[in-house]
Amino acid sequence: MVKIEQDILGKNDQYAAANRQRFAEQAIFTLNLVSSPGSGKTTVLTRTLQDLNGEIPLAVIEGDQQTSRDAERIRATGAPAIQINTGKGCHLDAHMVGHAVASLAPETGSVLFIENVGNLVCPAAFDLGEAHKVAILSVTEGEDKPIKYPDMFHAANLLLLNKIDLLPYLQFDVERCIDFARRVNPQIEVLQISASSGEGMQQWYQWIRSAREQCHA
Ligand SMILES: Nc1nc2c(ncn2[C@@H]2O[C@H](COP(=O)(O)OP(=O)(O)O)[C@@H](O)[C@H]2O)c(=O)[nH]1
Ligand SMILES: [Mg+2]
Repeated sequence: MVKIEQDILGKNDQYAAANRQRFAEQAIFTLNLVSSPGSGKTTVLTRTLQDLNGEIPLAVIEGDQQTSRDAERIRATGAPAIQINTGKGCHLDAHMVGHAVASLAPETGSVLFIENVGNLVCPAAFDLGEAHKVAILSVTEGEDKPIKYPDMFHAANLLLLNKIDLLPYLQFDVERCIDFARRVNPQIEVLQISASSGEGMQQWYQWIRSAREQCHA
């Protein structure tokens, strides 16, 4: 079991390194969005694509077990998008992403968003060649998810706490959630956002701009 896991992850890391090299050569800044299903990845993305349109070239790789519904939602914003269906698979791997990048061919200097399969477990283990994993947790999921699924929050550099417009209707302790996230990852940055109302989204765009600059430097 351990041997198989080492082989699979070792192979994945080789593909991830090739993706990372391609991203560096073409100055493509790649973010891997990870979360449970329904936390708002696609909604965050569609709003981000609309708001950053014209400022930075943008492209999206969508991962789901079945259907092209999310890629269609993304394309409706005018951004190029490609859907990967993983079938029984619970995560994207670097080999799939390499193929998707080859057909999507993002413009030089793009920000490439990868929406991973909704799952708080498996995507944590797979490097896709991204600059950062961004975890999205919505306030309807409960504040204890970072300590229940520590690998995901440990692997992420940024936590977007989404759906804060719903806080008045829930018993969700924001400070406690952030404290749990920092217990598994003391360095994690946290931004509170609502993809529906737009609250906090400017800080997210600012984070993208400065992380992109740092990556290219
Ligand atoms: N109230 C509220 N609903 C949201 C927000 N972001 C997403 N949603 C809703 O959450 C549901 C799942 O969103 P979706 O973007 O498909 O999540 P994904 O599965 O992570 O891609 C949809 O009904 C969205 O309208 C938010 O900030 N506030
Ligand atoms: Mg989605």
